[in-house]
Order: sequence, then C-alpha cells, then structure tokens
Amino acid sequence: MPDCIFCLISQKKIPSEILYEDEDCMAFKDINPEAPVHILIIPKKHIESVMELTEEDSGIISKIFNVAKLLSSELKIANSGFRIVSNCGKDGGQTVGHLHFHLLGGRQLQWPPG
Ligand code: IU
Repeated sequence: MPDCIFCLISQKKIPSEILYEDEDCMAFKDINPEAPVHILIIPKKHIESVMELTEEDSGIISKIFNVAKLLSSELKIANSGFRIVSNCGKDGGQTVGHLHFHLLGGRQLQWPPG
C-alpha cells in the first residue's frame, strides 16, 4: 500500500527504532509511548486489521506472538507482566490502518482500558 505509514516504516522509507525484523514482521518503538515499554509489532504484508486476517496469515500471527515473547524477555518485562493489544476499527480505537499489535509494559497497567 503506497501511502500506508506502517508499510513505509517496514520498507525503511520512514525511519523508526527497530527492535526486531525478519522477512515477515517487524517490531519498532511507538512514537508516542503510553508505557515505559511500548512496541508495535506488525506484519510486513499490508493487512488492514484483524478483520482482514485469513487462514493463510496464521503463521504470521503466531510469529508476531513469538516476537512479543522474545522482546518481553529482552526488555525485561517478562516477569512483571505485559499486555498485547490490537485495536480494530473506529470504536476499537484503531488509528493506523495496517494491522499492529501493541506490546505494553514496564508499569502497572489498568483494566478495563478506556
Ligand atoms: P492504534 O491502535 O491504531 O491507535 O495505534 C497506532 C499507534 O501507532 C499509536 O500508538 C501511535 O503512537 C503509533 N504510531 C507510530 O508509532 N508511528 C507513526 O508514525 C504513527 C503512529 I502515524
């Protein structure tokens, strides 16, 4: 998707602080962190949201959760705990139309979210 900001980030046409990358996915620091650790993990392939996922994407989703687990150890939030969130659509609070998973930690998170 030529105008998609996260496609441009995954192609490194827009700079980001990358923490993980392989052929299918990438993890980078959120520019507006809501917690001491706030990472976005995305598939490189353009998928609009959870609603556009298909059976053939199951491998990428599994990989993304493995990346979250790996980064939680590297960033030392594995023991204290963390949250993985994917906002979907307007009421879900999704503002960027490229599937992404927020990895949040490093402080006591509240529940329910607003
Ligand atoms: P949301 O779930 O779609 O609202 O999350 C989008 C996130 O992307 C949000 O936390 C932004 O701070 C973040 N972000 C970013 O890290 N870099 C960008 O260039 C843009 C948004 I635009």
